Amino acid sequence: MIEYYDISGCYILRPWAMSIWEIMQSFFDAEIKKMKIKNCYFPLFVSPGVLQKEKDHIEGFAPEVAWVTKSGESELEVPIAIRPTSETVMYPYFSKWIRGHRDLPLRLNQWCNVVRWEFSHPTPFIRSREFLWQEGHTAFATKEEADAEVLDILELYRRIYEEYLAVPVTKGKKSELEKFAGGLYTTTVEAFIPNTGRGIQGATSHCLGQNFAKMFEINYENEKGEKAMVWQNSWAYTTRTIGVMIMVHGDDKGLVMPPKVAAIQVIVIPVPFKEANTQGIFDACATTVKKLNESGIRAEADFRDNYSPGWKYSHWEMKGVPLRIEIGPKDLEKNQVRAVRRDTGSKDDIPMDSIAEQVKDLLATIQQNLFDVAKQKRDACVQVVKTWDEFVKALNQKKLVLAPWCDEEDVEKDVKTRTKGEMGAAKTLCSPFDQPELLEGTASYSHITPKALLNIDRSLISLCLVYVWHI
Ligand code: 86X
Repeated sequence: MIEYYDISGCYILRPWAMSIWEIMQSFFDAEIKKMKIKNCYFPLFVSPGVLQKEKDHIEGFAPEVAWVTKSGESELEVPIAIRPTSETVMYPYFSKWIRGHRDLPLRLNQWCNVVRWEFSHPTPFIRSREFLWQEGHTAFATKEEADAEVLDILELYRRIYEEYLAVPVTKGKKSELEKFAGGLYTTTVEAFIPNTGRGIQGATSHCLGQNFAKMFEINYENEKGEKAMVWQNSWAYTTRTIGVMIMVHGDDKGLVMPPKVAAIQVIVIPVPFKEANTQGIFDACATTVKKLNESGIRAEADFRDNYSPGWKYSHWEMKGVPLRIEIGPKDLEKNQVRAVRRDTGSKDDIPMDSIAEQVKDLLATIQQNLFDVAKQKRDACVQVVKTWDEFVKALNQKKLVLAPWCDEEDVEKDVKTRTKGEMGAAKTLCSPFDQPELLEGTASYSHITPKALLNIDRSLISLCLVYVWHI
């Protein structure tokens, strides 16, 4: 998937990884175009003035901004920043381009790279200093339109994870503490890695409200001829999606690729045997690939003569190819092939005559099975708790904790402080849109300590996902 590089936190995306990105990109790009969102491209470089324009938003992030200070041997008169995100790059032009209500909505997206000079431990895909993403930035006349788009985009993010990467996610709203500080509210899709017991933010769709509109003077004249301010959203998903997929499905043999994003869905391997009809086997492999390709299946044959079939099996298993087709003398005789699933290891003999249909079905089954298994594993880790003791216990068991919460920031911070230890500390992932039934008698929450997990005085008892994070 990747190759290490001589700059820490930077990785080469090899074709096997890039093709996943391209497939997700084709899906998302087509969907946002249906929504009348248009692609554009803004420069990579940001002048210091523009970057500073929105001080509050930049302040906490400043150490992560990478700067270009020289050209050749001469110092630049004014250093130039490399975009960590494009709000300050784009919004001055939103201000210029939006004049009247007929200029709205303005809905732009760009596919690009961004640089954030992180100092915590870099991890391929999950935390890299340069990554690929799409960033959507939109402006509307009304909050209602903005609200609707936030959820439409979030649904596309869910589909990328669940339908393409076969990774179950939880949709929800970030707490005030965890939301994007520059915005009004943040919605998110959250994934869970059972092996580590950690939650991971999958993608976010923010309603920015009118904060940026105020700072960048993004105003327009409404139908009544009055000056009004736009409502804005921004949303992004990154190459981190690939890292989440790898962690959720990988096993001891290596990667497990969901068929929908696999560059090679079927690898066809000839299994010649002594005096058997080797040419016939090779021809059958080529025919198989041709038949599969013609029905839109991404299949390839591995004809290399310097590796044994056994070596090829492990090689393609490690790369996570969803289905392996073996053709040996017996198969040739019976005019069939042997199909071996990467996800379950189960084997099927498939007649040549119906190969395309049957392989198509198998791939769909594998896609569904990967999702189902991942969901079962995730669901088995979800623990609803009522007391502080239960909370701590579940956390130590690497559970995804659903805890009642009063929506108070103090209390959220208190939980962080109290749980701080070697593992990191607990923090909220989101308030899921789908809430479990409130356990009967909210009064029973009254004995929960600390206050974090309880506030029976409030009617608002939302449940929150909580996880453990690194220090
Ligand atoms: C927050 C917010 C937002 C557009 C998205 O999540 C969707 C796409 N942007 C990004 N964020 C920063 O604003 C930020 C700013 C600077 Cl200067 C930085 F160095 C790092 C940042 N990281 C995140």
